[in-house]
Amino acid sequence: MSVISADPYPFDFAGPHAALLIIDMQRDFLEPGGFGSSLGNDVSLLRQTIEPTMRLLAAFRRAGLLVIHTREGHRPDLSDLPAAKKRRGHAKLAIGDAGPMGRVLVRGEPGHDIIPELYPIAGEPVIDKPGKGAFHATDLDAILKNRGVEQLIVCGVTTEVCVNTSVREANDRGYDCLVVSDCVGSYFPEFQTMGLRMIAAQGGIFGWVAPSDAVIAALESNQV
Ligand code: C5J
Repeated sequence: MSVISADPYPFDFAGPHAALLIIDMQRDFLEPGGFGSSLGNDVSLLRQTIEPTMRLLAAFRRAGLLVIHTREGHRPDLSDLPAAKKRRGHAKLAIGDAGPMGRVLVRGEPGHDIIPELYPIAGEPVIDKPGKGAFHATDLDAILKNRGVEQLIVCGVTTEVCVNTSVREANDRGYDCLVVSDCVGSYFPEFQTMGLRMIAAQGGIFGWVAPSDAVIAALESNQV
């Protein structure tokens, strides 16, 4: 057991019972010319997370701990896309439409894939999720329970949407979540700040927040 200095209080890191959960680091959200940037978002705010997440991912792989990736997206026939989600926002470019990197948020399209810098390797489960939360309509909970995972170290985008939703779902299922502050990103600086504060508020109502250096130091302490 190793202790990570975290907000709102130290996190007891139970190495073999912890997994790294990387949420939706997909080309359409992070790459210039993708769906996110076509909506007018500044992807550089999200891209700041890539380098620290690469270092954290490498540390998890070196420690031999479970790494799980998620991707938000839908079946090509859109049969799993609720009409409300399709309609929402009245955007010029909607889910399933032809976008700059193929059909927007459709499985198998180039923009739906994970960015090359963080590409999964053999043995790392990839969860295809149709919603914002990583547990909704997926087998993530079964995979975690079968592997004896009790703690999730959470990275990814966006802080206030898929990261927060997934952490709240995980919290209700009994997992302890630590959100890595420099490995989660938002297109909106104020949502980044509040998205992190909401996790750790009220004595850690949804979990803990700590920077990647603190998590990596714990992984490399030989006490996990
Ligand atoms: C969004 C996500 N923002 N991965 N998806 O639509 O946060």
